[in-house]
Amino acid sequence: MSDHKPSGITRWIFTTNHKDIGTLYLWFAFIMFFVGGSMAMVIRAELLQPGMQVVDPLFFNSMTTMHGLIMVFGAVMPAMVGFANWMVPMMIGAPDMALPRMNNWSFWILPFAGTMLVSTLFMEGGGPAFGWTFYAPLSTTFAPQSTDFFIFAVHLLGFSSIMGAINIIATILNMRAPGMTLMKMPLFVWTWLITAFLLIAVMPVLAGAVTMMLTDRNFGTSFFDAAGGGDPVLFQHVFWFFGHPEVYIMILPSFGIVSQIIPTFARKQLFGYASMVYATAAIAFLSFIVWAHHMFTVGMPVAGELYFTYATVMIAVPTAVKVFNWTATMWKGSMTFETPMLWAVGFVFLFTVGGFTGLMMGVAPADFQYHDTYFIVAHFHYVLVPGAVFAIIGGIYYWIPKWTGNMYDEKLGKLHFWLSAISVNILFFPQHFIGLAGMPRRIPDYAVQFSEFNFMSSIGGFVFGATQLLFLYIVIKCIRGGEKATDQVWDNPEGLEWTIPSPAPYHTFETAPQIK
Ligand code: CU1
Repeated sequence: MSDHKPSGITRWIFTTNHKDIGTLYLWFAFIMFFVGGSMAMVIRAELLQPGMQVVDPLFFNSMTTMHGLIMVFGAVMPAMVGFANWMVPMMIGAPDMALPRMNNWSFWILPFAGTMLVSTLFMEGGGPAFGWTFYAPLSTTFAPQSTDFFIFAVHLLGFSSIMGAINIIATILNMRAPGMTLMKMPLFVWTWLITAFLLIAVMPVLAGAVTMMLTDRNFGTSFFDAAGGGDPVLFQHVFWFFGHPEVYIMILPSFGIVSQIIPTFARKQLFGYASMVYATAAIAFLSFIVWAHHMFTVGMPVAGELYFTYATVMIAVPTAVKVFNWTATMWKGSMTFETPMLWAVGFVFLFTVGGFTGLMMGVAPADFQYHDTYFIVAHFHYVLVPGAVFAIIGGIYYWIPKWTGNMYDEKLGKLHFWLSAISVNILFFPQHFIGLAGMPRRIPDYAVQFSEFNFMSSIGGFVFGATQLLFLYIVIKCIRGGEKATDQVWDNPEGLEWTIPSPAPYHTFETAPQIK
């Protein structure tokens, strides 16, 4: 056998190397972040003022739909899988992922699925315009033909996620270095192990939902059609049985990243390691039994409302354990605030804002007031933008010196953080007020009393969007050169930057962690 190494583009197409595939995932996510972000800019441009200025209502609906789908399936999830590819093997002392060829395929499905999803916008009748939740009967009855391509794209994205999850589980359970017991694994590895089980459990449910849609649309079934004996509410049950755990698929790896960053810059071991693991598992379990809090208003029995209220607010308990532990880790630590730490601390504050509004909406009688308003939009954007996206950006600043061998520009990194942290609050905080005042979500026009807060929100949105171009510049600059990164990038004699309970290896880049 010859030892031929592919170069140029073939290196990336045929690669089975976890670092290369991690890089591919992260770049794909970055590109989709800008594609989905430009759609957010269209939305905020239309909502800058009352009245119709920029786009027609159908296209506006396509923008909200595609923005959500692209950010969830194209940006946040692939970014997390990218982190897993890069970090999980190195953190557990494995030479690569367990199934490297499948790893290649998991990634390469994505650009095709993503392209197909975006291409629906250019099809006859327009792209999907039924919201990212694609509720029946709108998506089964009134939607254009591009919906069938949308269904196929969702199936492909699901394949990719399930294969990625299988790979991560197989790697963690089979390929740990001797001595790396489960309870010694870095918390990022733990959060991804649990996330992978969530993925395997719920992606097939999503596939079931879109398959039923497909047959309702094309093959004469009536799963979601009351006229044929079906039930549109069934769609909501199936969708949210996937949809709620999906939220945790995006946020648990974020918890993992933040749990790696905070101990490093507090120069203390993570407080309550075991409780962090159990809290993550508890959140994952609870995420399966709360789905109907998204559909309190369909008219369910009071017993159902009570149950889903209690189950939902119970998630606050393990989540509070986590926030307490991060805070306790920082308590009396010798803290410094390099860029990754700024994003992590920003995450702890602002994700918690989203968590609190989640509690508010989890209470059924209160939810009747908030349902389908901008309050909901404010809530989940706090969870996902200064939540998941801040964790992703913090993780990139934290690990990019190891990935590239170069330090990023610290001054620009800090500028990126402060511009983002201020503008993201100008963008999303006012949406709480217009939501409480009654502005519905997913509309291109609104009553004049909502003008001021929408104007503020749009300005915040434009600044936040433009600021991310600075991030692109910082990343490219770091890849192309800069101050050389040392073996131990961050100044922490405890060696906390690799593992939580285990000491760091001497060489942090190529050598697997050694266990005492
Ligand atoms: Cu939920």
